[in-house]
Amino acid sequence: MIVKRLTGIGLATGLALGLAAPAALAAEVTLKAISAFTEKTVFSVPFERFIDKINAEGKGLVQVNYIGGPKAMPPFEIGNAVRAGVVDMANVTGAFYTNLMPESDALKLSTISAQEQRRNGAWAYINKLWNEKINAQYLARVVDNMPFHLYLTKKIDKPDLTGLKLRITPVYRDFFQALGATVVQTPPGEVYTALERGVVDGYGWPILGVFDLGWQERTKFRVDPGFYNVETSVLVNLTTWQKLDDKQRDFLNRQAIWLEAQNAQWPDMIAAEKQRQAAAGIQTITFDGATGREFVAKAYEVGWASIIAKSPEHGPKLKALLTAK
Ligand code: 173
Repeated sequence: MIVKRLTGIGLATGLALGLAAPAALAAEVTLKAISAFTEKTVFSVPFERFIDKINAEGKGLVQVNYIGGPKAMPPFEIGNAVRAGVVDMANVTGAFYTNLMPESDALKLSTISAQEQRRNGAWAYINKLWNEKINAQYLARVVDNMPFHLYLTKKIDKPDLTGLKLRITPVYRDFFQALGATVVQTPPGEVYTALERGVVDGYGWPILGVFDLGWQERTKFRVDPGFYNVETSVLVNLTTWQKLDDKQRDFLNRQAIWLEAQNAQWPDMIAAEKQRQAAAGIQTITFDGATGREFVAKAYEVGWASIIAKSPEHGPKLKALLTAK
């Protein structure tokens, strides 16, 4: 729901001048926002900074009312909420709304930066698709330059996951299954309990964030190399977006470019996180050389095959636009 109100100054000036037409007055818009990740954890923090910046710089123009993370709304329901306009803005990953558009899971397969996606037409293609399929403006890519990994409670010595039961989201499903695993889907908030109860022998997750919900206590191994490119993005309900005026849209687009520039921070954070995991006793299982290269190649092969099978029209185009030449 979009909340418009006349700004104090606009209203006072209007009354002082005796103007009869409120439409001529500046209207501040307040957007209702949600994150798919727990508040103040690694995949919400950049979005929360973005909101703080909008609220500091957008007075009289655009403000954001942040209602929080998964306590406010289950992560897998956010796509629907954006589409329907129940929220105006969301920080969410494509894997959480594949039920609405299978193409959303292709963003993890990008091998070019958000900046390059704006230059080569990928952003425009994605935005049009997101407009049509989930009634959303694709505002910004929040996470980039970061791999996913497989984390385990049991040791393996080759890329064969037969006999393992792994927690997944759509990000990892086809890849882990192709390597022989049995899979069970859960939102992030259920990973700890699944590990604690021994319901799963491991899980897929980005290189960052293991400590946020205490999983290091239940994690023995990280498998290297990582694979894919972690994605969360800011989506805006399209109806809300279209109701904004040019100045408001320009303002939000400038904030989006700023947010995407913050993606340069991830590589340093990743290096620090690997040390922190090692210090917490998480051992690495490394597939070297050709075995490692084949592991990653398999991830992409299975990933794109799955997207293209579900979306023969857009899958190949997304592959061409999102893959480095
Ligand atoms: O593992 C997950 O829950 C997942 O798919 C994801 C995607 C992006 C960032 C963090 C987690």
